[in-house]
Amino acid sequence: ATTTGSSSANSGSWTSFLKSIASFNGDLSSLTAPPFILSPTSLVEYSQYWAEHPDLLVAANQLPTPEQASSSTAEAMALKRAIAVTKWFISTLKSQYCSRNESMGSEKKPLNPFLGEVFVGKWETGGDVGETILASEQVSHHPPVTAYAVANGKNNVVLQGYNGITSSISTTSINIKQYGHALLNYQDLKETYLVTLPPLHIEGLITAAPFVELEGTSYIQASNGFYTVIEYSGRGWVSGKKNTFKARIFRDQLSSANKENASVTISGQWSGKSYIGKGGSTPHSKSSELFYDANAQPSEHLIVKPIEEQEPTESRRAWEKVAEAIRKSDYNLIHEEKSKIENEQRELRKKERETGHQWHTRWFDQKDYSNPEGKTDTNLETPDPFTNLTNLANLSIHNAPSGSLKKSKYDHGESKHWRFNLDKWKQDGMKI
Ligand code: CLR
Repeated sequence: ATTTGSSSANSGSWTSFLKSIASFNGDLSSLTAPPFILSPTSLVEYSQYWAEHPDLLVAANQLPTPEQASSSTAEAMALKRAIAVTKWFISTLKSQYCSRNESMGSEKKPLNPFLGEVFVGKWETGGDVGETILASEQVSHHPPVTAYAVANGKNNVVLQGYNGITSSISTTSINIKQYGHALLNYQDLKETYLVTLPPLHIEGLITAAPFVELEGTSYIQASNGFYTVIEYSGRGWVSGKKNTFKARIFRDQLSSANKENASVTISGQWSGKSYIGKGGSTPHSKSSELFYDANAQPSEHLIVKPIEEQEPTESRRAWEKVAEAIRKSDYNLIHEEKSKIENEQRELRKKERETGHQWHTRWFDQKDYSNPEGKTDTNLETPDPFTNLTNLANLSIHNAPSGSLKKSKYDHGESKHWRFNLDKWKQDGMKI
């Protein structure tokens, strides 16, 4: 049932939940939430939101290439691809941040994935798009980190990335910083895009109807130089609509110093309509070209094997009983079934400690960019795409909040990032 806490039966438990939030230590997964706010879905599934519009994901590949375009239009074509990638990114936001509200009536607390939990599926889109696959894996439990790859074989497009969060509490909201990034590679175009993840906060806590609002800035840096800056805002005290953004695409990061330098500006709601216009000034709905209408493009849900055919570590199979208990709002059963999984995991970790065989991630490897694979100077002619793109965008290479700039207060510490290992995926008998 799509209950929110406004009913009197729930208000008591919601009040005690709010109290527990007020004194919480930063680890959201440790919060004991009332059953009506629990989602039967594990966070490892959230990777699917990156590709609920497979046509937009591959769109840049279907525009003319620089070779096909005459030299005078190569730059115009590169801008068109940067616009196409920006449109795809904007199209992911409604799925990422509104889908629980749509399917369950409010934002919910997802199941906290166990180490090695996986989620796989595919989208079977017709025409020039073809099949797109998803590989999602929980690569860390403390702190929770999910890594994923989305690949389209027909268009030779691979999106890969990972994400984790930190959270803090303020008087009316939970504030979330995302860690990680995504890399979108178009093999035929020999072009890669680095995508950073925006900060967000959870509102609606007082009324027991939580929802996500995005804030701050995120970036898309193209290897062809084009640089998209996306600024987010929500409904303010006085004015403003919810889920608002403004995206400016610049020839390069340097020219972004002056907003007037923008090649195009896109403005509107990422959960609704947005408009595009040339240059740096804000386009308006009446006079400008429609850029994207999130409600006119139904999301394409991925296809997942029936539970009976899934492996024991596949998310929906592993959590089946917990999910059932959540759907029944049976608090004791939820606790009982969750404890089984947690105890099993504790046993596994204990055995690993005893035998000295540590856990190996399945499809992803962690790369250390402070010394990438012990690379020597001779490799500098072919810099790693991530190093290259962070340099172009002036972004930190460290494990800083996503979108942190070089020389910012967060620009220090380790530089370890999760990368998809296609060979491991294929060795597992999987295809693209
Ligand atoms: C996970 C990565 C996805 C984008 C995304 C969307 C919603 C976020 C989620 C991430 C992380 C977990 C999250 C969730 C919204 C609410 C939930 C922050 C970043 C927290 C843990 C729930 C707290 C409980 C409330 C409902 C009170 O690509």
